[in-house]
Amino acid sequence: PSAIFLKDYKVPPFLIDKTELTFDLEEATTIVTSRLHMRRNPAFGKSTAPLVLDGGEDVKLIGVAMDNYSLPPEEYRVSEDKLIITATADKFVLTCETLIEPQNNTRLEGLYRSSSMFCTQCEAEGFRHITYYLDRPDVMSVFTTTIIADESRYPVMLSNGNEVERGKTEEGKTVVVWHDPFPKPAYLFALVAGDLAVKNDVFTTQSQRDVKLQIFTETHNIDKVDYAMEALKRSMRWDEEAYGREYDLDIFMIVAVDDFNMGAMENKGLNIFNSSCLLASPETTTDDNYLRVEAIVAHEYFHNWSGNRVTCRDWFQLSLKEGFTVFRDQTFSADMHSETVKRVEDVAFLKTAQFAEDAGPMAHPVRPASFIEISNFYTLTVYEKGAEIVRMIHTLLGAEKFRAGSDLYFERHDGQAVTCDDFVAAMQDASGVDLSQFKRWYSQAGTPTVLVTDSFDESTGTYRLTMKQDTPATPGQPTKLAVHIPVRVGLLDPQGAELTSSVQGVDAQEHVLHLTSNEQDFEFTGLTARPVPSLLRGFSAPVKLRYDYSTTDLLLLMSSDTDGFNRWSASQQLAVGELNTLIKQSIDGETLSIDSQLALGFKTLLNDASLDPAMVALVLALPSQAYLSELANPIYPAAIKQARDFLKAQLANVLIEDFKRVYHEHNVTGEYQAVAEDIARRSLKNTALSYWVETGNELAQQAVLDQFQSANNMTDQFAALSIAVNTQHAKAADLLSAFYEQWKNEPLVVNKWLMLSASQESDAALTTVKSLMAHPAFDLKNPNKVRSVLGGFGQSMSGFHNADGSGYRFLADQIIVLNKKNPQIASRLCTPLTRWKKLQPELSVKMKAELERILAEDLSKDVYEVVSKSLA
Ligand code: B3K
Ligand code: ZN
Repeated sequence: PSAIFLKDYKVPPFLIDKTELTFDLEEATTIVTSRLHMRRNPAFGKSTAPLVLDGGEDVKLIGVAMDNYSLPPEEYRVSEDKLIITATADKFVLTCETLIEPQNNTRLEGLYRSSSMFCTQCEAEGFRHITYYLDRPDVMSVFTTTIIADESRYPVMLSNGNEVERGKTEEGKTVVVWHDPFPKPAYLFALVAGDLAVKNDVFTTQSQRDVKLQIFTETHNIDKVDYAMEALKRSMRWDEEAYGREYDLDIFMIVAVDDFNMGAMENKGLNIFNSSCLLASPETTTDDNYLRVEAIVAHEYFHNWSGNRVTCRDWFQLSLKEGFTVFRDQTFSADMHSETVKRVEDVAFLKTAQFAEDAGPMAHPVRPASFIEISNFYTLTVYEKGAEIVRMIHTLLGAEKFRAGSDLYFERHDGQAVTCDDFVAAMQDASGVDLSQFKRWYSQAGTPTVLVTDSFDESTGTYRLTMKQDTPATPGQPTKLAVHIPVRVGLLDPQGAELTSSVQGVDAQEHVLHLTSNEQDFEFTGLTARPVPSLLRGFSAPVKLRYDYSTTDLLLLMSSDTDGFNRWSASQQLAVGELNTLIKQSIDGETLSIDSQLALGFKTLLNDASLDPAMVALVLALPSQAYLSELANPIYPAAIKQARDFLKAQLANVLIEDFKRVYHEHNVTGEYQAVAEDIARRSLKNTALSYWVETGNELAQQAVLDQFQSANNMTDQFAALSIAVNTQHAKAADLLSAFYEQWKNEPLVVNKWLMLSASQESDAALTTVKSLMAHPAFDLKNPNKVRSVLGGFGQSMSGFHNADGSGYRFLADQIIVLNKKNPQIASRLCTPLTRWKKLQPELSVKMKAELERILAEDLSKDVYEVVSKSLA
């Protein structure tokens, strides 16, 4: 397989003004007829180039005609993935008849079956698995879709836009015609047919138009869509208020499907969701999942403007829609709940997973310069780092000018397929802020490090910060230039009071410093004593900040900083420091011991009733195994686990009375509501319980059992179960079986059970995961189940990182099997193996050997790209 490059971009030689599709759906095969109204693209220049259409090897061509003239075989060529027509007129109608087999489509790209329904997934290049087409986002066309099916089996037949006709064929099949007036690329096409239940609602837009809202699910799930429907209406209102964006069609539909490669898809007017990202009920859904449903409903809805009305010119520009839309959904969630809590969660995720990606073999710029398989680039870098870039633009411009920039962007490019440069240009033009150097964020991979040192001159009352930035080399990018880094800074006095200072003549408590050179000094005047700096407030740039804080400084920031985010950040730095000491002791074979200062900070927190319980819970959560691995080099997985367990137990023992009290104080029962205040209390309560149980205290052990039995919601029940499993509670196995018995008819709950079961620490971890894969609840064709079991297994130290390499071998075996069935899922499963270079030597060689074994197979482009780049 070979790479394609951004620098080779050319406008399409042909355009498709109108696309007319007919799907004749049968159980075994589907016949697709397309009528494409095509013409040569004037922007391409004069040309006699042949017409080259994209197709998949799973598409069988039945016939092709040009302006109703059936082409004889010598006038076209079919290769594995192209249909080439040598001679064409300047303007013509191309008719293609193709045959596909949706029920044999295990890749879940194109048209496939999930349960008893037909559904589609076309982004990025799935449409070519339906019929021959110019399957690229800069070819935008007006679609009319005719669905023909047996109404008794498929009473619901949906596609994009509005239903415009309904009738019967001579054989008595039902015919439904949908028309979408908005030109769109093929990746936004969708079709659904099935026996589905529907929930209806209405949203009145700001200009007083009524939009019909419909959520479809299989009948047994229709009682779980109320939350998503409310979230949808909140999103529609928010996009009007925050961005001035109104919905444009008369109907907006969402369909839940069980078999889906990712979370959801923003097809025009017809979003398709993984049921795990849409369905919610108190008994079956945790708080985290509720928030996820809300965020994803919002994200897909927001794509209607940032993605659909204005789309990407080519797939290198993916972050144009994804980075911006993630930023939009993050802001929405912050507005719906707590801004600081949301920011902490997002940053913790970014620093754990995106930073690891940016430091690994698959590191790539937010706007990649090349790829082998675009599916591999739906990454944390394109999404989350992309959102950080938009957030930095927001910081540099301020809210008002940012809004002016987004208004200009939508107005200027409505109906177009554009680039990240176009987005930045609109922001720059509307604000007058120079973003030319800033644009390097799009083209340079790697996480910059910002090293900060300081000095204080008592005679002049001047405090100086010296900042040095450096971006590490990444594959294909040995040297880097300085980027424009906005650094939000405040200063505290030794008692923790916020200080006013002057920077370049501006007096303020907080300054945004512009770090644009490799090394730069910033002076703060008007101070009487050396301050404690609160740096990178709100995580104002996606960088690794290094400043040598004393423990006293960190405790001060933890208790007094006015920036809630930095209070959390200080606690994390303190915890990381202590954990690193313990990790080193463990690696050196010493007895672990520490005089934890963190306990002091925790005690203050646990006794301060004025704090948001959600923030307290976040501070109490020790840095994750994954985050500590990202920081480590090399990674000693067992040492990290041992250190974390040790510190947690020590904190639990020192603060046992506090944890017990906080558990009881927040253990309120009542009707479940997924609102910020209740979520916060449950989160703190369950965090406190997890510590309290660490002490081995009998009352705590009993509290876990009681909570498991009596909980009226999944958050509390699953928290009790997880705590039991993770602390190796004597009754853990019984609770796991009881949980399965209780929920075996709820697949989404069973997935949680699979994940927790697969992550258990024990000598039999590998045997356990093998038996889970043989369990009736498991299905290798269902991505959610695969993710649960293999994702869970990846968290088990004794299983995945077993010293004999059996865990790595097992994962590699699964990747080899899935490579043929579902390349996208197989490729995602490779991620933990791509970290082999950073692993302790004995494990590293074993992991590498598994990658080499995979590479020797006949691989899909997806798996080939990840594995070969990891070994390079
Ligand atoms: N745009 C889709 C992702 C499609 C992934 C294709 N491999 C979901 C989203 O980001 O909204
Ligand atoms: Zn998206």
